[in-house]
Amino acid sequence: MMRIDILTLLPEAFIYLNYSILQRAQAAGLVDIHLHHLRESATGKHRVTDEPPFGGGGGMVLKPEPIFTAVESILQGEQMNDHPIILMTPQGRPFTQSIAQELSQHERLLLICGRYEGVDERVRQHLVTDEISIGDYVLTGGELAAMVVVDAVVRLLPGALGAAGAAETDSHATGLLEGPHYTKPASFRGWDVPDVLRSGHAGQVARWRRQEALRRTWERRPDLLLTAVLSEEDKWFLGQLAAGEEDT
Ligand code: 6GU
Repeated sequence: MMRIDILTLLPEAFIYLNYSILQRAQAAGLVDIHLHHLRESATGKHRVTDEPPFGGGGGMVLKPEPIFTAVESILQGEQMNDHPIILMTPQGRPFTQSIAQELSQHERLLLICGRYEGVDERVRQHLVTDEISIGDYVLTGGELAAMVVVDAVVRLLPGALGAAGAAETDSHATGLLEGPHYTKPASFRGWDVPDVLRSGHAGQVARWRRQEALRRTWERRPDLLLTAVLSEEDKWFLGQLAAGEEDT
Protein backbone atom coordinates (compact mmCIF):
# COMPACT_ATOMS: atom_id res chain seq x y z
CA MET A 1 0.00 0.00 0.00
CA MET A 2 1.22 3.47 -0.89
CA ARG A 3 1.42 6.07 1.87
CA ILE A 4 1.05 9.81 1.21
CA ASP A 5 1.73 12.40 3.91
CA ILE A 6 0.61 15.98 3.32
CA LEU A 7 1.94 18.89 5.36
CA THR A 8 -0.37 21.91 5.22
CA LEU A 9 -1.73 24.94 7.07
CA LEU A 10 -5.17 24.07 5.71
CA PRO A 11 -5.91 20.35 6.22
CA GLU A 12 -9.66 21.13 6.05
CA ALA A 13 -9.24 21.83 2.33
CA PHE A 14 -8.50 18.16 1.63
CA ILE A 15 -12.14 17.06 2.00
CA TYR A 16 -12.07 16.41 -1.76
CA LEU A 17 -9.94 13.32 -1.12
CA ASN A 18 -12.86 11.75 0.76
CA TYR A 19 -14.93 11.25 -2.38
CA SER A 20 -15.27 9.02 -5.40
CA ILE A 21 -12.26 7.13 -6.69
CA LEU A 22 -9.94 8.64 -4.08
CA GLN A 23 -12.24 7.52 -1.30
CA ARG A 24 -12.57 4.02 -2.79
CA ALA A 25 -8.82 3.70 -3.24
CA GLN A 26 -8.33 4.47 0.45
CA ALA A 27 -11.16 2.14 1.53
CA ALA A 28 -9.67 -0.62 -0.65
CA GLY A 29 -6.29 -0.20 1.05
CA LEU A 30 -4.46 0.97 -2.08
CA VAL A 31 -3.33 4.19 -0.42
CA ASP A 32 -3.13 5.62 3.08
CA ILE A 33 -3.30 9.43 3.17
CA HIS A 34 -2.21 11.31 6.29
CA LEU A 35 -2.81 15.04 6.75
CA HIS A 36 -0.53 16.99 9.09
CA HIS A 37 -1.24 20.50 10.31
CA LEU A 38 1.95 22.54 10.03
CA ARG A 39 0.83 24.68 12.93
CA GLU A 40 1.09 21.71 15.29
CA SER A 41 4.84 21.58 14.65
CA ALA A 42 5.33 25.25 15.44
CA THR A 43 6.53 26.15 18.93
CA GLY A 44 5.80 28.97 21.34
CA LYS A 45 2.55 30.24 22.76
CA HIS A 46 1.32 31.44 19.36
CA ARG A 47 2.73 28.58 17.25
CA VAL A 48 3.92 31.04 14.59
CA THR A 49 4.55 29.41 11.20
CA ASP A 50 5.40 32.49 9.13
CA GLU A 51 7.37 35.72 9.42
CA PRO A 52 8.07 38.75 7.20
CA PRO A 53 11.00 38.29 4.78
CA PHE A 54 14.52 39.40 5.71
CA GLY A 55 15.40 42.37 3.55
CA GLY A 56 11.85 43.63 3.47
CA GLY A 57 9.29 43.36 0.71
CA GLY A 58 5.71 42.24 0.93
CA GLY A 59 4.05 39.14 2.22
CA MET A 60 5.04 36.45 4.67
CA VAL A 61 7.49 33.56 4.40
CA LEU A 62 7.00 30.12 5.95
CA LYS A 63 9.61 29.55 8.67
CA PRO A 64 11.99 26.62 8.32
CA GLU A 65 11.81 25.11 11.85
CA PRO A 66 8.17 23.92 11.86
CA ILE A 67 8.62 22.38 8.39
CA PHE A 68 11.87 20.56 9.28
CA THR A 69 10.37 19.40 12.59
CA ALA A 70 7.20 18.11 10.95
CA VAL A 71 8.97 16.31 8.09
CA GLU A 72 11.52 14.70 10.44
CA SER A 73 8.72 13.55 12.72
CA ILE A 74 6.60 12.20 9.85
CA LEU A 75 9.57 10.28 8.41
CA GLN A 76 11.03 9.17 11.74
CA GLY A 77 12.61 5.74 11.47
CA GLU A 78 12.81 6.10 7.68
CA GLN A 79 15.93 6.88 5.68
CA MET A 80 15.25 10.53 4.66
CA ASN A 81 16.48 10.04 1.10
CA ASP A 82 14.31 6.98 0.46
CA HIS A 83 11.10 8.86 -0.28
CA PRO A 84 10.31 11.93 -2.36
CA ILE A 85 9.79 15.06 -0.24
CA ILE A 86 7.96 17.33 -2.63
CA LEU A 87 7.44 21.06 -2.21
CA MET A 88 4.36 22.34 -4.04
CA THR A 89 5.37 25.68 -5.56
CA PRO A 90 4.78 27.66 -8.76
CA GLN A 91 8.57 27.52 -9.23
CA GLY A 92 8.59 23.71 -9.37
CA ARG A 93 8.94 21.49 -12.42
CA PRO A 94 5.71 21.46 -14.44
CA PHE A 95 3.54 18.48 -13.46
CA THR A 96 2.81 15.99 -16.25
CA GLN A 97 1.30 12.54 -16.67
CA SER A 98 4.78 11.06 -16.81
CA ILE A 99 5.65 12.64 -13.43
CA ALA A 100 2.38 11.16 -12.07
CA GLN A 101 3.48 7.75 -13.37
CA GLU A 102 6.92 8.16 -11.84
CA LEU A 103 5.48 9.17 -8.45
CA SER A 104 2.98 6.28 -8.49
CA GLN A 105 5.95 3.85 -8.36
CA HIS A 106 7.03 5.04 -4.90
CA GLU A 107 5.83 3.38 -1.71
CA ARG A 108 5.74 6.69 0.10
CA LEU A 109 5.38 10.40 -0.80
CA LEU A 110 5.47 13.52 1.34
CA LEU A 111 3.92 16.70 -0.05
CA ILE A 112 4.57 20.11 1.51
CA CYS A 113 2.04 22.83 0.67
CA GLY A 114 3.54 26.30 0.42
CA ARG A 115 1.48 29.36 1.35
CA TYR A 116 1.88 33.13 1.36
CA GLU A 117 4.77 34.62 -0.58
CA GLY A 118 6.93 31.56 -0.22
CA VAL A 119 8.94 29.17 1.86
CA ASP A 120 12.32 29.80 3.51
CA GLU A 121 15.00 28.87 0.98
CA ARG A 122 16.70 26.44 3.42
CA VAL A 123 13.67 24.16 3.08
CA ARG A 124 14.38 23.95 -0.64
CA GLN A 125 18.12 23.54 -0.23
CA HIS A 126 18.31 21.07 2.64
CA LEU A 127 15.01 19.24 3.01
CA VAL A 128 12.99 18.75 -0.16
CA THR A 129 14.01 16.39 -2.94
CA ASP A 130 11.62 17.71 -5.59
CA GLU A 131 9.52 20.77 -6.38
CA ILE A 132 6.35 20.57 -8.46
CA SER A 133 4.08 23.22 -10.02
CA ILE A 134 0.74 22.38 -11.65
CA GLY A 135 0.90 25.15 -14.23
CA ASP A 136 1.87 28.69 -15.07
CA TYR A 137 -0.51 30.63 -12.85
CA VAL A 138 -0.43 31.52 -9.16
CA LEU A 139 -2.62 29.89 -6.51
CA THR A 140 -2.96 31.17 -2.95
CA GLY A 141 -1.48 27.95 -1.62
CA GLY A 142 -0.17 24.55 -2.59
CA GLU A 143 -3.25 22.69 -1.33
CA LEU A 144 -5.20 22.60 -4.59
CA ALA A 145 -1.99 21.63 -6.38
CA ALA A 146 -1.30 18.84 -3.88
CA MET A 147 -4.81 17.47 -4.42
CA VAL A 148 -4.21 17.55 -8.18
CA VAL A 149 -1.01 15.53 -7.74
CA VAL A 150 -2.61 13.05 -5.31
CA ASP A 151 -5.59 12.54 -7.63
CA ALA A 152 -3.42 11.98 -10.70
CA VAL A 153 -1.13 9.56 -8.82
CA VAL A 154 -3.75 7.54 -6.93
CA ARG A 155 -5.89 6.82 -9.98
CA LEU A 156 -2.81 5.15 -11.51
CA LEU A 157 -2.42 2.67 -8.63
CA PRO A 158 -3.34 -0.85 -9.77
CA GLY A 159 -7.01 -1.47 -8.96
CA ALA A 160 -7.96 2.18 -8.41
CA LEU A 161 -10.07 2.50 -11.55
CA GLY A 162 -11.50 -1.01 -11.63
CA ALA A 163 -11.35 -3.18 -14.72
CA ALA A 164 -13.42 -0.85 -16.93
CA GLY A 165 -11.53 2.42 -16.53
CA ALA A 166 -8.21 1.69 -18.12
CA ALA A 167 -5.67 4.41 -17.35
CA GLU A 168 -3.61 3.19 -20.31
CA THR A 169 -5.79 4.95 -22.92
CA ASP A 170 -6.26 8.24 -21.03
CA SER A 171 -5.43 11.48 -22.73
CA HIS A 172 -1.70 12.09 -22.17
CA ALA A 173 -1.02 8.48 -21.07
CA THR A 174 -0.51 7.64 -24.75
CA GLY A 175 1.21 10.95 -25.39
CA LEU A 176 -1.90 11.99 -27.35
CA LEU A 177 -5.26 13.52 -26.50
CA GLU A 178 -8.15 11.07 -26.51
CA GLY A 179 -10.70 11.29 -29.29
CA PRO A 180 -14.48 11.63 -28.84
CA HIS A 181 -16.60 9.36 -26.67
CA TYR A 182 -20.27 8.49 -27.16
CA THR A 183 -22.92 6.65 -25.17
CA LYS A 184 -26.66 6.02 -25.53
CA PRO A 185 -28.82 7.16 -27.20
CA ALA A 186 -27.50 6.30 -30.69
CA SER A 187 -29.41 9.28 -32.00
CA PHE A 188 -29.93 12.41 -29.90
CA ARG A 189 -31.83 15.38 -31.38
CA GLY A 190 -30.84 14.16 -34.81
CA TRP A 191 -27.11 13.96 -33.92
CA ASP A 192 -25.97 10.41 -34.54
CA VAL A 193 -23.18 8.32 -33.07
CA PRO A 194 -20.63 7.41 -35.79
CA ASP A 195 -21.61 4.10 -37.45
CA VAL A 196 -18.18 2.53 -36.91
CA LEU A 197 -18.64 2.61 -33.11
CA ARG A 198 -21.87 0.59 -33.46
CA SER A 199 -20.50 -1.77 -36.11
CA GLY A 200 -19.09 -4.32 -33.66
CA HIS A 201 -15.78 -4.47 -35.61
CA ALA A 202 -13.21 -4.19 -32.80
CA GLY A 203 -10.35 -3.64 -35.26
CA GLN A 204 -12.17 -0.86 -37.10
CA VAL A 205 -13.20 0.76 -33.80
CA ALA A 206 -9.58 0.72 -32.55
CA ARG A 207 -8.34 2.22 -35.82
CA TRP A 208 -11.02 4.94 -35.77
CA ARG A 209 -10.20 5.82 -32.18
CA ARG A 210 -6.51 6.08 -32.94
CA GLN A 211 -7.20 8.33 -35.91
CA GLU A 212 -9.57 10.57 -33.93
CA ALA A 213 -6.95 10.84 -31.16
CA LEU A 214 -4.40 11.89 -33.77
CA ARG A 215 -6.88 14.35 -35.33
CA ARG A 216 -7.74 15.94 -31.98
CA THR A 217 -4.08 16.19 -30.98
CA TRP A 218 -3.22 17.68 -34.39
CA GLU A 219 -5.96 20.30 -33.98
CA ARG A 220 -5.51 21.20 -30.31
CA ARG A 221 -2.04 20.20 -29.16
CA PRO A 222 0.27 19.77 -32.12
CA ASP A 223 3.23 20.17 -29.71
CA LEU A 224 2.41 16.71 -28.31
CA LEU A 225 2.98 15.09 -31.72
CA LEU A 226 6.68 15.89 -31.45
CA THR A 227 7.13 13.49 -28.52
CA ALA A 228 4.32 10.93 -29.03
CA VAL A 229 5.27 7.41 -30.13
CA LEU A 230 3.85 7.13 -33.67
CA SER A 231 3.54 4.12 -35.99
CA GLU A 232 4.04 4.35 -39.76
CA GLU A 233 0.25 4.25 -40.13
CA ASP A 234 -0.10 7.14 -37.63
CA LYS A 235 2.40 9.17 -39.66
CA TRP A 236 0.52 8.41 -42.87
CA PHE A 237 -2.74 9.57 -41.27
CA LEU A 238 -1.13 12.80 -40.02
CA GLY A 239 0.19 13.30 -43.54
CA GLN A 240 -3.42 13.06 -44.78
CA LEU A 241 -4.50 15.65 -42.21
CA ALA A 242 -1.69 17.98 -43.25
CA ALA A 243 -2.53 17.54 -46.93
CA GLY A 244 -6.21 18.25 -46.20
CA GLU A 245 -5.24 21.48 -44.46
CA GLU A 246 -3.22 22.66 -47.46
CA ASP A 247 -6.32 22.40 -49.71
CA THR A 248 -8.43 24.70 -47.57
CL1 6GU B 1 2.21 24.01 -6.59
N1 6GU B 1 1.46 26.37 -5.68
C1 6GU B 1 0.98 27.60 -5.86
N2 6GU B 1 0.85 28.40 -4.79
N3 6GU B 1 0.63 28.11 -7.03
C2 6GU B 1 0.77 27.29 -8.08
C3 6GU B 1 1.25 25.99 -7.98
C4 6GU B 1 1.61 25.55 -6.74
N4 6GU B 1 1.28 25.44 -9.21
C5 6GU B 1 0.82 26.38 -10.02
N5 6GU B 1 0.52 27.49 -9.36
